[in-house]
Amino acid sequence: MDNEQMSGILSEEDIQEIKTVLENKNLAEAIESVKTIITNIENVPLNVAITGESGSGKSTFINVIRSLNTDEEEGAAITGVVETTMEPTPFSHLKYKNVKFWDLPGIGTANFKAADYLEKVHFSQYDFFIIIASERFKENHIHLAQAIHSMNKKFYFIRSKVDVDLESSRKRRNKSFNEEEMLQQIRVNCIISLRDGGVGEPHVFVLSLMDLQKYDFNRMQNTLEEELPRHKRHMFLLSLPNITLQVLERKRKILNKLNWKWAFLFSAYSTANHTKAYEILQDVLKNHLNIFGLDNNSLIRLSNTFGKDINDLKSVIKSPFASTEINQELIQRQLTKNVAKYRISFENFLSYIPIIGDFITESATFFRSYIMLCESLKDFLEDASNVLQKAMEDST
Ligand SMILES: Nc1nc2c(ncn2[C@@H]2O[C@H](COP(=O)(O)OP(=O)(O)O)[C@@H](O)[C@H]2O)c(=O)[nH]1
Ligand SMILES: [Mg+2]
Repeated sequence: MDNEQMSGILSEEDIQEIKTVLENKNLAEAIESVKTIITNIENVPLNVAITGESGSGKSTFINVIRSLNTDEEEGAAITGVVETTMEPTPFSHLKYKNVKFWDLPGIGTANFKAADYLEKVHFSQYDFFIIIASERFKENHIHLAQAIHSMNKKFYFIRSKVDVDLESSRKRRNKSFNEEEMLQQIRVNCIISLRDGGVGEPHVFVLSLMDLQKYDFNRMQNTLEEELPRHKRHMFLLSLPNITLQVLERKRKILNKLNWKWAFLFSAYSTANHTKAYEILQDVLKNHLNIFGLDNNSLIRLSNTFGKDINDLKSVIKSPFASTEINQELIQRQLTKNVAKYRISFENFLSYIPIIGDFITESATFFRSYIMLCESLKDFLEDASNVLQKAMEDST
């Protein structure tokens, strides 16, 4: 079997991981360690500090990054108000409570002492900082960036409200207006100012918080993903709002890494406790549907936000898991469906990871469930992307 065939199924990294996790264990120990890995990944805390001047868009950013569709939704950070306390306010992700975005008090204008400010907001508890600035770049932004840098923390700089800049420039210049040129000017201006402040090579993103998916959103997501420590990536990616195809694709990839673990648990249980085995897959599939916004509640929210009929949204969904109840029968049917698509036989597959055969008597069960989970994620990605397109169709 060549590498290309193999890479369509399990990556070299997955195979190494399987070996490391399962080696020298009995079945009970292997199950425990697979479960522990999953729990640890899902419980990683992520604390993101959002700072900047009052009015720059901190609270708005916190709402949009948590997929709140309006600032009036329950649990939303209140926008358009001047902060009066020095206490940072945490806002948990709606689904992942250990992912928290901290609304920090606005940095003052006159007499701003960045080091004191950072002490007061307990800087050490954050994984990284996002500094938001609207309009002009100011001295205080440099002071803040320098202080964060000197405390060995990372910061990312968002220049917000570029929709406003673009609009007013479009009106003034009309013919000579060039959107990309203007955005580049804003980026370069921020980068040069920060570089001159001696904070290394700064990361600057221009965004409109009214239209988060535009401008530098994808680039920001890539940068954060690359820079975050490995163990934090999973939760970071899952907590992003499903607003671009790229976000959906990243979610699929990161969830794929857990699939061999679910398949292992499913096949390990399937001989002794059939019901429990199917419950595992059922829960995973439901969770994946929810992550891709394809469960009923997510679809209702989406249809409300865009003022679309929910049945119109549902009409573009093809995955059987998204359109009918996920029961044992359906899962069984799907388990055999996609195997033929893969040219390799499962004996070959096993020769790459013989260790699986030491644990699982019905090795084909592992092979089938693994493929089923990967294939269903591909379907969910496609469905989610079509639903998103449908929702935004003709809307202004
Ligand atoms: N047009 C536009 N308005 C924004 C943007 N970001 C924030 N705002 C508005 O700016 C005002 C201040 O935002 P807010 O989030 O309360 O700022 P905070 O004081 O930093 O928390 C609010 O009226 C927001 O709706 C943006 O990117 N574009
Ligand atoms: Mg605020």
